[in-house]
Amino acid sequence: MQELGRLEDLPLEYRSALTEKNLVPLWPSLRAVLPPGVPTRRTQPICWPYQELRPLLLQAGVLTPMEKAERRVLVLANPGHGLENMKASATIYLGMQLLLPGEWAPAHRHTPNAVRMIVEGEGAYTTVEGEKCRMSRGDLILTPTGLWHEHGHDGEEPVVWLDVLDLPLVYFMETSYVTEGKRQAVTSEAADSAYHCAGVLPAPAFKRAGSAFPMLHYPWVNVRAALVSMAARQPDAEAVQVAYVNPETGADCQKILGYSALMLRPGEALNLPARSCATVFHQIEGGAHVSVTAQSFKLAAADTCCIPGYTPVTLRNDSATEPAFLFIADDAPLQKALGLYEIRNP
Ligand code: 1HN
Repeated sequence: MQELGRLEDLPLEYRSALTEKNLVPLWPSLRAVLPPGVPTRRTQPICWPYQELRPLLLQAGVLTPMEKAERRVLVLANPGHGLENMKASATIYLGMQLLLPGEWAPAHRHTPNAVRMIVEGEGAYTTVEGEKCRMSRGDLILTPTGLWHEHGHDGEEPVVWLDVLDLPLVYFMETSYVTEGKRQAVTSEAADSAYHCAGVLPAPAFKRAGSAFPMLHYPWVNVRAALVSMAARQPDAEAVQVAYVNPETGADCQKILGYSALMLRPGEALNLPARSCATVFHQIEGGAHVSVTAQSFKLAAADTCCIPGYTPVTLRNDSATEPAFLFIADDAPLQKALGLYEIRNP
């Protein structure tokens, strides 16, 4: 590839004249913004073990009351992006949120899309547009763009969940903002039962039918049962994996980030080809090794890691007797919509 002229090759006077007029020569920076073959990625492979962050999160519960936090969260920040930028990858924000018994995180709505994966504790709930979604370990609760949401806790133990947002992208686009609201009236207590089973839809239609986000709560008991049944009935399936989708259209449940759950059978190893999207893995149950060329993370329950795009990944369950279950988040829906999504076969 042809070497291009450098900034230093240009006379100082000419450079000053350009700067003065808010002009920049492209050629000294062209290779940096358009590298050959593989993009430059600031995202580093990184792991956040739950047992290391949990005591610090509980300490935040002592140090900072809810009135002073609104959302009591420790952000899982990728050092490759600069910790202060609060990014796990270029588009993905991750945070571990703590809610203590009796606490309330007030209602608001905002432009970024969020989901929460429940990590530990019983008794908390998120009310989304009047639908009360009770949290249990492994449940996925959606708070998509523009929908009112707040969190409450009637239980007796700390509740922790993993927030996943497309905040870095929405902020980068200069479209991120919030509106504060009043406590919502609960209009529905068991809305997750509306889409209990694939292939059947409520008739007459459920009240959210036809909206962009008809289903807001994906209970883990159902998702786990689907994976276990798939593993038993499809022994030849390459990957035992299910995607979280809109039950009426089959499309990804949100437009920017995509979510799935994957089961590794006892002893199973799975090679995932390099894809253009960065990927987050969160261990729901069991343990797994997540390996890239130079690095390997051993995930235990509730651990979370992030892998940059264009990187092949191997997942391995070392247990000879127990399955392993992973929650996966990536920005494949966004990349597909923009025509940027790639799978590179080795
Ligand atoms: C948010 O609304 C929540 O509602 C959590 O629990 C984390 C991080 C950035 C922006 C909004 C929540 C968030 C957030």
